[in-house]
Amino acid sequence: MLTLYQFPISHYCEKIRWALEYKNIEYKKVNLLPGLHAKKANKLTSNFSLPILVHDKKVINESSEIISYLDQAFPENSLTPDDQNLKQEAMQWEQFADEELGSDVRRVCYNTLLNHPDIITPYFTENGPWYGKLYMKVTFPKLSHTMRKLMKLDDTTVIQINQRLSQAIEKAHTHIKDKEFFVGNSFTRADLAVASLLAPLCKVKNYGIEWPEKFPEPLHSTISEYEDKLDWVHRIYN
Ligand SMILES: N[C@@H](CCC(=O)N[C@@H](CS)C(=O)NCC(=O)O)C(=O)O
Repeated sequence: MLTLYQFPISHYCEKIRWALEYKNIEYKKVNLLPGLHAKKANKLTSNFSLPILVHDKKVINESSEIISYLDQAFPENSLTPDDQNLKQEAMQWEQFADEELGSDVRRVCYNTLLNHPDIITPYFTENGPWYGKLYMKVTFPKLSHTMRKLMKLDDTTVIQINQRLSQAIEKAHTHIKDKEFFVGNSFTRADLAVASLLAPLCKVKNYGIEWPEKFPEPLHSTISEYEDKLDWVHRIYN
């Protein structure tokens, strides 16, 4: 049996949920609470971040490592092309998604959402430990302060983050706008990585959480600015 340790709202965890579903692999989800997750994560690996996948006695973290592991252990519906050139291209797009899209999408979202504990708490506690809501009520101010600090979120960095993200989205959009797939003629880990790491900006269905009808400002306006450049994310998801 496979177990995915995750946060329901995390787009890096979504990348792995989607990979597991695409490959028709049965698995169990264990939702951890932000903050408290570190203890469990560090017990399983030398790292703190989620997703973490446990299969039999093997523990894998880092979403790209997990996808490589899944393709090796469960070769059906492979997400990694056999052709070496296409494989390299797919891995490069995945790396771009992990490093240049994922972390800035998260920063842009949390910069708004951490000001709205009423919106974010249900996502943080969904199907988690029974004491989640109480824990969040007590620790939210400290957690939110720590998260801002770790993500280096302040009025100055937010401007730089938006500029960087806008350029990265332009790069992806320019590449995919007239194509069906990022690499070659079939769906690969490149499509999966880019689309899942942009998914929160597109409020895609099938993500596993119910998005709010409208995000609060400034996130709503930021997302509206990107809308025209991200319609292909919905296409890849469907
Ligand atoms: N490079 C990692 C990034 C994962 C990541 O940033 N996970 C976030 C959730 S979106 C996390 O666990 N943050 C809490 C922490 O690092 O303590 C991957 O691809 O798996």
